[in-house]
Amino acid sequence: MRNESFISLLSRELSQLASLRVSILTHAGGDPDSICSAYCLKKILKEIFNVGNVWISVPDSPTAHTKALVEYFQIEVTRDVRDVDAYIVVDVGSPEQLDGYFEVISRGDKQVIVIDHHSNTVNRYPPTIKVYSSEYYQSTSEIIYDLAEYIGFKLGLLEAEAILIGMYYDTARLSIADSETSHKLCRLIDRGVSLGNVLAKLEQKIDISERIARLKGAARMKIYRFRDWLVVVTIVGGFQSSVARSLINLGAHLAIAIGEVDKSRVTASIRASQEFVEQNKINLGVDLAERLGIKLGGHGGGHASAAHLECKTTPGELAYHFIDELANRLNIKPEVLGV
Ligand SMILES: [Mn+2]
Repeated sequence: MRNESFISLLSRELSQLASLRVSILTHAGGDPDSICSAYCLKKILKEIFNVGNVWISVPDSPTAHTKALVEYFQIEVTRDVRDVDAYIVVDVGSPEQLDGYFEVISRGDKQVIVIDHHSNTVNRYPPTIKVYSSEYYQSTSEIIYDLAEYIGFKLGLLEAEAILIGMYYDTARLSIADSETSHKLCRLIDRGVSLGNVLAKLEQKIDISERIARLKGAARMKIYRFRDWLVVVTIVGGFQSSVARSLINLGAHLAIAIGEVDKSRVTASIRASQEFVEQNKINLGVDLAERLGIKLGGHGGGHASAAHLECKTTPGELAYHFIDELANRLNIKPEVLGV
């Protein structure tokens, strides 16, 4: 178990929900870790903590990946559950990611519990909300795994699959899985889960528009050289996270893909290689996304090597501030590479 005292506090908190009506919220659109955590948590709440009724809601519309998981696990997703006693928010690093539910949970008239593993989560929620977040966990699914073990809940095959999927995607397909996560994965596989089979059923064919976004992102990118670090900036209409990730695969150490929401608002995804994060001791969520978000009238956050932000500015301005922030942080004046 990664952090037994943390799990024990969480378990004590959940034990007070007996016979209440609870709605589990994922972040806007959902992602594998949040959906899979919500799915297992619902079972645990009903079977172990005797919660009266549990719903799962995905703020905003579910992404393609989320839809595939919802179908595979036959999760009943309810829209707009308002008549509840408590909300449990899973895998949501900052409340802005809850879309319309941000206002609902901020009113202070309902009990709200957050279960998360992003950096600095506790400082982002109003003080009335109980935040159980530990950034030592590599996924929220792993927190649920430890919770299940702590309370003696035996994961069935489907729950084991869900936890495995959550862990798999939140460790960038195991590329950053540490030994604790790896041990847990082995134990899940020992129970009969086949990662290959699950993925074969889930992996979506990449949509043509996503492929176009990736290719345009690469064609339009500007390359900055900070000594031996290559940083790329690009502007694309959609699929920013997929574009940023693909630019890392192409060879960049750090990539930002910026998209215009409207004339005065932008959204952006930032990704980095492990090497860049470790050697520069930088946390993209805290040091770049959050700082830039606040500076430019918006918000941002995420993990050490993957982050997201939204702010009130133009793509060009954000690109300028991003490079400027980085130059200060690394204390290197970048050279622009001609293409
Ligand atoms: Mn997560």
